[in-house]
Amino acid sequence: MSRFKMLSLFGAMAALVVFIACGGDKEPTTVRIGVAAPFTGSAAAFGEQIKMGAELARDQINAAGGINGKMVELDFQDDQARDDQANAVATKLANDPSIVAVIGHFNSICSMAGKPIYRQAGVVEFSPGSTNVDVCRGSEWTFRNLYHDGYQGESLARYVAEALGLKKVAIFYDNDDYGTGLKNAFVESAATYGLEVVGEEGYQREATLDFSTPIDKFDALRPDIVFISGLYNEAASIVKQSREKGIQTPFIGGDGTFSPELVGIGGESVEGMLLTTPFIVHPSVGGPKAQAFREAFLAKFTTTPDTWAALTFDAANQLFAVINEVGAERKAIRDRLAATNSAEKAYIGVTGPTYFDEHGDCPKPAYVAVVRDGEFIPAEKQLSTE
Ligand code: ABU
Repeated sequence: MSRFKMLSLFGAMAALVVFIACGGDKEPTTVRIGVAAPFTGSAAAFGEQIKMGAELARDQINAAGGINGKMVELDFQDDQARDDQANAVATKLANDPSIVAVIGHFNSICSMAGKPIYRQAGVVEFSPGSTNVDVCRGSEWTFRNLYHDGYQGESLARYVAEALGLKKVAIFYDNDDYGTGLKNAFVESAATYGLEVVGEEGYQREATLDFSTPIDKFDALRPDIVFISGLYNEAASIVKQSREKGIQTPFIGGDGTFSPELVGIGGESVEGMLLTTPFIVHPSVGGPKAQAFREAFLAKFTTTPDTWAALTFDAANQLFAVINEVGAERKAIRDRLAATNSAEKAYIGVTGPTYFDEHGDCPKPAYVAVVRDGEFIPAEKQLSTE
């Protein structure tokens, strides 16, 4: 045998060994989905609920035989609620060909950091929490199953004016995309509803612990209510520090304040605080699906699910239904989600119907919750639906 023939034979054998080691052309035996959220850091309470919501969905589908006989595997990746970390996580998930879709991210800054990476790779990014207006714009691969902050900000302003009958508002806001975007939407709607914004104070998440100076400044302006456009950690500190000063002004927050940890950190001081949310997990809210979810979650984790667990559970189950129908191929999954574009075609989950407009946005309503005896319950006055 010539030297050339021997080398060719050796090369072919080596390629065969690699082919066999990689599993040949066999179909994957599992369906792998990424879950990207803040599992550590000051927003970790969101990640904890997201993880449980995803795990419950995974365990239920696997107990029922999986998707077309394939077991679902979840790859949890911690973005720490930071855009640089979200970039790294998105790169890892997008470059892993076994990942067929990603549930996440939670924070708007993270969804937006990941967006160009998922788009370039052609993998769905399905957020159960990011609400900045721009999250889905400019990428046909990004979807979410809740409202955006243009709607949430307008709803908050309308609620303060019409449901509460108040006029003067002071605003604390997180300097990130979520806090700033929601604050701006509120301020833009304020004039429409006859509200007067008497003060605005931005802060940097995790870097600001002492809010004494802006609290005193706002107190001197005598607002009727203080709006917090940020996350639960700082919101709890702001309310607690205000109450310690004897200030009794009511507080209202956006959905970023909606976490059991608002009460965990704020304790009695957050009693009576109002906030907007895409859903309220409560025995009095939702149909049989919502109640079955709440009971299954409670039985599995011995803790109550929050809104974010419910939205994650819905995102996971919507993806399972899509994969069951069109297969576990990235582009087919995207195309099927994009085709879910009307109320008639909606996926009906725990949190209501999910369908998408041309951006990948979801026209779900906002509700108002209040903290009573340490729990979130539906507020007596809800947003008008006109
Ligand atoms: N929408 C809740 C807060 C998360 C975010 O949009 O950044």
